[in-house]
Amino acid sequence: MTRAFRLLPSLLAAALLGGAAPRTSPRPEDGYELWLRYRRVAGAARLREDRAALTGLLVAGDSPTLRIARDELIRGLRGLLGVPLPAVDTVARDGALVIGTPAGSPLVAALHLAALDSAGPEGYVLRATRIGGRRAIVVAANRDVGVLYGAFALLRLVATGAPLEGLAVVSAPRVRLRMLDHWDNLDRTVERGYAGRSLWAWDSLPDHLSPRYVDYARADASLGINGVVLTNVNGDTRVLTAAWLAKVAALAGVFRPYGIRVYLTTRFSAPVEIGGLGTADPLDTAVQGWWRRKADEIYAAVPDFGGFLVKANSEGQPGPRDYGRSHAEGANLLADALAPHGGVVIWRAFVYSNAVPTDRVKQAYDEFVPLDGKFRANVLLQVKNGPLDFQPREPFHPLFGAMPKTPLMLELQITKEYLGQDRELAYLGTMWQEVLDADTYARGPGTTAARIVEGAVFGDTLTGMAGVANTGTDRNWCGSIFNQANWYAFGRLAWDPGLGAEAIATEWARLTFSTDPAVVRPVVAMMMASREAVVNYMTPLGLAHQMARGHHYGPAPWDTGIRPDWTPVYYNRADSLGLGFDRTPTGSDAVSQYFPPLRGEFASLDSVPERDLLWFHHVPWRAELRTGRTLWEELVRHYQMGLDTVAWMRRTWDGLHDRVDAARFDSVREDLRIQAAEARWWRDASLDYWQSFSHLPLPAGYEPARHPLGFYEALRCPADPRKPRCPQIEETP
Ligand code: BDP
Repeated sequence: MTRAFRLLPSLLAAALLGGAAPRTSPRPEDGYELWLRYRRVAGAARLREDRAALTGLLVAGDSPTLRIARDELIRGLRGLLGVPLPAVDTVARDGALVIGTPAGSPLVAALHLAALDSAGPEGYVLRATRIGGRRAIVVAANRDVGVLYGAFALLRLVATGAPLEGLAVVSAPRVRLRMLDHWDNLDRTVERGYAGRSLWAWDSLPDHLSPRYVDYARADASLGINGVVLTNVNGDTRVLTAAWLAKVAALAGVFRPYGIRVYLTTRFSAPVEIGGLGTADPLDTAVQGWWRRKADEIYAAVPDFGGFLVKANSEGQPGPRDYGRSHAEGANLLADALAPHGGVVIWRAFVYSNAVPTDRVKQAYDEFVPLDGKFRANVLLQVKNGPLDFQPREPFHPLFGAMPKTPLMLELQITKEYLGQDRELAYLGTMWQEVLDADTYARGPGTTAARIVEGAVFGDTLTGMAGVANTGTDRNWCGSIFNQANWYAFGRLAWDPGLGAEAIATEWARLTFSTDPAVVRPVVAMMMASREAVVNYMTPLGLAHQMARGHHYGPAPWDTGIRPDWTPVYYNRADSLGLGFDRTPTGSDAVSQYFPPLRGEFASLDSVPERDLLWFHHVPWRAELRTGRTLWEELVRHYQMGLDTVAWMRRTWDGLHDRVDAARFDSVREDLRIQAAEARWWRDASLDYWQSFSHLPLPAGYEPARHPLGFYEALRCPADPRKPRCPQIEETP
């Protein structure tokens, strides 16, 4: 063994940890490479001089997945360290990087890695060890896909500057289905998509396979995402016809070696729409037969098809209730058709009535809790993080903990429909950590939503987390560089819900910009403050759904709209007395859906968390809060804090001028400029409107609104509902 290889781990560690980043402005980047940029790490030159340091890559076994892992390591280490990594057959004198599974390779089997027992089917082991007395770094797993995940993990360690000395990692996903839900339509528009068109070029499928499919799959696999719903929850049954299934099969073929299964959405009425039947009643035998045959047809085209995601009897979608059947009967119909093939049904709990019979946030609980225990074993119920609809802040959904016999899958929204979409910077890791850490008290203290989702509380073996994707054909995939962080954070949290928002932000910043602490620290600080800033300038103190109708961009707290529970006034309940929705027992009593002691805590003004105050209470304008300030003063203060944080984010970003490449620097800078103008818009429009009820002056020291209420009410933004912009606001200095 050469001295060089012996020194590899410490050299790597020293090189990666030490050394200041260059101060010259880096070369321009367009964001296409996401967090897989593989730019040279600081100090890599020293390693490069010593070719013996990494002499070869030994791939033990062969499969499409292992070849992808091999290519990724070659590409990644060449970029990060500047060394070629030739294929070798044996661990040479200088050592080697060895990847494989015990089943595929006697070499890996002979290592008897006990840690593999806890790696499970998708986990991996990374180990600095010796093979025949020679140094080796091993990436081992029980299955090839684990090797691929391990290869990405190793690259992440090198790229973020983690020491490899004494490397001993074992990691397994804590959630089984880690999925992206694409709300993509067959005409390539994307519902709530703000990053261009759908990535799936249906017109040219199945004959032409865009190279972008591979880059998409790489990005997903680098995070451990193992399922992709290709189509919008507001479904289109054409996708279940033969011509479209051929296209789906082509995409599935690209994704398969990356460990990704495809799933589809369907309308419950498919047997009528494309099957020529007169009914879609789940108890009708002809309907049952149709679904069984459809499942057989799908599996003939896509043998590892994941299953169906279904939105039924919600927002105009058809469903079992149209036939007087329950959601369980509906879900079980599809579950029975998929079960022989190993498929699952993901049934959405985002269900509320068109008739507005009761507080909208109560309806899913009322609908589904009585059905606990009535679903087949291959059904998961997919529940949004909060009971309303992906707001900047909501309390956690009361279904978590309330259905012990049904696996609940957590649904998050990565595309920031209600949080500034492609334009405004809001890192969602903090929001998701908030819901994962929320204590439901379902089985006493410590019954967090994360433990329920992981299956640890009720012993579910089928578990899942889904994120509504923010990807599209924009060159940077997500509409902005910082929006990439939300895709990243979702994937990392789905692998391990306990990772922590700050750790993930730090990792992402290092991979995306630089390992230089002078970059990482301010970027992470901006990210960690960003979501609370949005909450503060849009919907502080527990307000929700104050966005303009339809496109949900910009403030419209005055909006009355077409149906009450789609409008801001329904949620804010502003009147001459005060503000907020009474969900205590004197109001809608939504608090009763939470376990004690939470229901009491939320119901009392003495104990409700300030952040959820107006979610649960109608509070008089002049009421003194626990902070000693009145509601009015506290409101003004929070809107202003939101604004001030955005101003601080702009200054912080400006300070990175010389440390981030010009292209990415300028695009973020421009977005922050608009965000600052829009934060002011939110503050002024909202305060004008509240003031028309409270008739109170702004407390001393606060700037008055720039315009009277009428100005904001008259604004018609945006012209293009898919990319909202509001020139009148943006141009305000
Ligand atoms: C809402 C969106 C709507 C979706 C719906 C859903 O505004 O476009 O169809 O959620 O999740 O947030 O089904």
